Amino acid sequence: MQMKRITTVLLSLTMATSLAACSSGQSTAPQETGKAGTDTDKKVTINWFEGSWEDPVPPPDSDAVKAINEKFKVDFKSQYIPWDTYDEKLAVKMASGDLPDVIGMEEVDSNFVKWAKQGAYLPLDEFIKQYDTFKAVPDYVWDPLKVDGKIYGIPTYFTAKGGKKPLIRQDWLDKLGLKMPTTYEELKQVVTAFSKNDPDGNGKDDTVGLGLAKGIYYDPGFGAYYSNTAWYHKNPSGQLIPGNISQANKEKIQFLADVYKAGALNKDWAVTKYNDVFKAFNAGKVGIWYDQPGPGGPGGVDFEVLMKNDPKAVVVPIPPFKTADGNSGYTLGSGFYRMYMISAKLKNDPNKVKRILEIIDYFRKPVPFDQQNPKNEYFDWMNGHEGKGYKMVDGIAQQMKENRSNVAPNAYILNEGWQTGDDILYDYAKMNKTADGKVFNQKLADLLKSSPFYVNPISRIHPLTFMEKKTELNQYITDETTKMVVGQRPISDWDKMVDEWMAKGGKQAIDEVNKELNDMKLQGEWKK
Ligand SMILES: [Ca+2]
Repeated sequence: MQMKRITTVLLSLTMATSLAACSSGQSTAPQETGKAGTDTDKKVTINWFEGSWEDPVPPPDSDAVKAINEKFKVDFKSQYIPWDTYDEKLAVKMASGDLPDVIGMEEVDSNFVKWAKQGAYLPLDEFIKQYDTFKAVPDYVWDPLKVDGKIYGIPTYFTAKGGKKPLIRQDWLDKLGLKMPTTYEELKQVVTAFSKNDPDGNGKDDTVGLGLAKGIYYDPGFGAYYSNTAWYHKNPSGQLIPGNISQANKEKIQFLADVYKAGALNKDWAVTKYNDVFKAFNAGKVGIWYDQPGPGGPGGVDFEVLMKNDPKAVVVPIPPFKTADGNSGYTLGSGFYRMYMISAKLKNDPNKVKRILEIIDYFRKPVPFDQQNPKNEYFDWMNGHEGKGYKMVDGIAQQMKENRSNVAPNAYILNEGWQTGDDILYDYAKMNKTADGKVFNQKLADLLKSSPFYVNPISRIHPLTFMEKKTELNQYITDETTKMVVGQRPISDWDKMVDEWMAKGGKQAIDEVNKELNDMKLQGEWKK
């Protein structure tokens, strides 16, 4: 739950800054909706229930609602609730039996599966093929939205190659005559030198080689092979296991214990918040840290601040490490954030279902970065018109946060982040406010575009027992491996720790996950 919130907040910050996602695939404005054979003259009422990160949350009555009503000939009756209190409110709503037509959720959880099994949602398989922006969603993104073989949600898809990736101070490598690390052994040398050999050249012992925060955050697993969350390795019985109990994680923890002992980590890392590591990185005092592809700015690696603190700084991404099995590449993310379900009560009202899906489809049309301006009517309408919902600053559209909830239709129905391919990665480079941020994002986009990616099989299924116990099970490994890094528990205890985890429900989780994967004929796979 903790992780969900952290991920969510980071994601929404980035997306809020980035405005709509965009691609260079389409250059014309999308067609008006309502021409796909539905009865468009009849006004329909749509009850819409969803969470929001907009502040204030979009009110039920506003200029934006009027614009939606006019464009789609609907009576859009919405109820938006801040996401951080949404789960409870949704549970009450679902229990009441008074289901809205459209139900939003942040992610697939055990409630989603339960409600789908109880028949609360309408299966959407037959409708999906009719919409371009749904057809573009890859199979591994649809999988988690399936229950008993049927699709129950429309995901807000974005490139699954995003998310935090490791980065390094290339200027520090150059100054100390070091090469880009490709293994933990090489990383150990780099991290130690970054801490001990004055890479910033100020004559003071004031740098940290590798950024690390409370909870072993971010996981310094440079590729799927070393990822804590990827189900990549197999046990002797041939079952897939989670990365955090694998021998690969043991190798990583040994590395962390070694560099901690050598004084190359912040000695207080186990109680340090990750936001403080961002500050230290931006202050030019950390050699290796993480950021996601994005437009940059406060809340992550901030090139404006970093370059002020150290004008010589050069930041580059770290390619995935070499591995014993020869498969090096990062793990794909889930590929979506938020989804829409439709009430099963609409099963005899296909016209209304189509109207709803047309609206969702309409909101997902990509606008290339160079067309995100008032000249593009679609973009201008979505964002509540220039000077009201957004303003142009140095050629980049900036949301006017205080107004959006009242004037911007896309403050109501999410289109942010949707993307058919990897082009968004290159648009981030164009969107960056600093030259150095542009160069970094360009390099990161090149790396991610050319790299193979591992599709994590755990993200395609719903192992209910594991979903309920996951937080507790992960926390146990985090706590014990934290002790190992700081020398409070010997690493020779590794197998014992894994046995303890198995006894706490880990074994049951492995059995459940593998059974479900076998039933669905899924396994881990690499995608180019
Ligand atoms: Ca120094």
